[in-house]
Amino acid sequence: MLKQQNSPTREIINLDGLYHFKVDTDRRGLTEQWQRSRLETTLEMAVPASYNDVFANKAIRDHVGWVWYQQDIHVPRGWKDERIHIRLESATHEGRVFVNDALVAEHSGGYTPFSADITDHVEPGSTFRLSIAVNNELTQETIPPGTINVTAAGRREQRYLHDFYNYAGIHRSIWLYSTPAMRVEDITVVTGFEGPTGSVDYRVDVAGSTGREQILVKVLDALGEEVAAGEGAEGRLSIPNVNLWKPGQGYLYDLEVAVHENGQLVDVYRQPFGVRTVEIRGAQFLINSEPFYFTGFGMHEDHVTIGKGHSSALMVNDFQLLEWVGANSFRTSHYPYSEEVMDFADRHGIVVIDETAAVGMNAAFAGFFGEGGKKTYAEDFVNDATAASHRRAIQELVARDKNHPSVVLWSIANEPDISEAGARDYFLPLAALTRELDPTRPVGLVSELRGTPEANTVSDLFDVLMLNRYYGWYTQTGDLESAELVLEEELLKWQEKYAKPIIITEYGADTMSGLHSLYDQPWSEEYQAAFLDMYHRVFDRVDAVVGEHVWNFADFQTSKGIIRVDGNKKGAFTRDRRPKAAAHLLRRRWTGESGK
Ligand code: BDP
Repeated sequence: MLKQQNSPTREIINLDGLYHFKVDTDRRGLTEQWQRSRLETTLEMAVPASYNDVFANKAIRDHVGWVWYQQDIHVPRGWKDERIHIRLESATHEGRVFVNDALVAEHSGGYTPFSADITDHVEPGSTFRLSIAVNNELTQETIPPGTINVTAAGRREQRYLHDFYNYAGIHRSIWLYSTPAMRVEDITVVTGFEGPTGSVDYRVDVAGSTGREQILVKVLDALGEEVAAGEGAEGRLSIPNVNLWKPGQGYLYDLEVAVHENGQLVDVYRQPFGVRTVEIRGAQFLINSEPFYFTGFGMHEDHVTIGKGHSSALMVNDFQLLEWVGANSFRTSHYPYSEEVMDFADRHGIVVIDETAAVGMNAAFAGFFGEGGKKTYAEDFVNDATAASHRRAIQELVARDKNHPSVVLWSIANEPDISEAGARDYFLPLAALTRELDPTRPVGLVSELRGTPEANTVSDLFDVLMLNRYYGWYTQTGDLESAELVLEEELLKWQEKYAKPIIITEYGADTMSGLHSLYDQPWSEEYQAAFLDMYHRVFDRVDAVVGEHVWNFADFQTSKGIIRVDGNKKGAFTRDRRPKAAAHLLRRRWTGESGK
């Protein structure tokens, strides 16, 4: 799916800003068709942002169900002969879009974009009423899954087994845009190189084809100079003296695709891309045929007040901190991040492990909520409907992110149960689907402690082993000596059994910024630093370890619970992005001599 873009044949209007906002407390909005008139409300809500922390109102923060956004939108009168589209970069977790009275789009999956052609519903030169209903409910049919309970006090309550707050709303931008009737609908770019010559295999899909169009393509370098050209909907182009996209050096080209008819330009679209290769060889992860070692974090889209709302200023700051600390990569734990983040990573040479929102699919975690003995792959938890949503989540992620050079690895789930009967049948088709959609990138899933080298039934299905480990925190608490032994022993077993690259996708300790101790005191800054230091010694002794992602980049908000104190505090930075002692330690390792 292509993003909206300004071009000589296309125009875009950003629809961010304040919307009339109404919480559908009694679940009447859809049946009463609130889209048909002005919302009865005095509340206003900003897009993009999570609504939860914006209002000083507990009922809104904890609301389970639909909320409505509404605004009048003007359509330029110059768009008379154009197709007119609306695109939401996300609506978390389910969105319905109405133009005046009509439903024009519905989408489930809170972190991927969707769009609709609304030409037949609007009049250029006039105004329409845009209403967007957004539902935050998580069920067995959603990714991530969840359940809705009614509390003893009669309140509907959302439960879920993942460890981040269920922020909701319109987290990313909304766009109105025009295209010609015949237009570039999709572009796929796959790159390679041989010596100094780059290769670009491209495919263009055209919508509204008249059957008489001619497709012309050009490769433009970073200065806008043409370096290759061709014709047709598919082909291979060569770039002499190619500038590779490399970690730390995000060199980008544009593939300019022009659709002509009768010698006239009809549509033109520029798709940025980088020339790079990714390959697994034995236990090595190669980018451009060179071994790559991942340093960085599992992150979250999470900030004070705006929750999971995108902010360009806060995004730039996060990338600046990644650079300061010497991180070359991150994982989009535990859902696809905003398209602006992916574009920024491309331009700045930051390597990304791109993850679906399949998180919390593990009955073992239900024990925390007093539901011991539950099964994961069962009618009342991860079932066929969950699998269908999971397939869609993978399809939408690959469709959105396939052309990003920064993305080097797909992570199709975080910490699912991988040893229970049912795990292999569940993941085998999903691994195959991901490879079929994108044969060019390795595929993995992230696993937790219980999926040991002996017990798991799925690790052979994947190209990379991504492991989350908390020895010294959840087990061997405060005992780093023992933790060091069991960690090394386990990693050596993985290395021996699978001979695949291992990325430690999570290791970390909750830490109260400002708490100090002379002893191995969990929650102190010293303990977090010593914990990370211990892991690093082990990583340096295990050859198959090709990456270290600390959990987490920054402290983040979670649902309430007795093991969280106003959120998860495993950040190297606080929630307002101040460095803990651990951040300085990481900086010494990742920018200095001491790393692998
Ligand atoms: C892992 C999860 C992550 C949690 C982390 C933790 O992947 O989402 O936040 O542990 O416990 O289970 O801090």
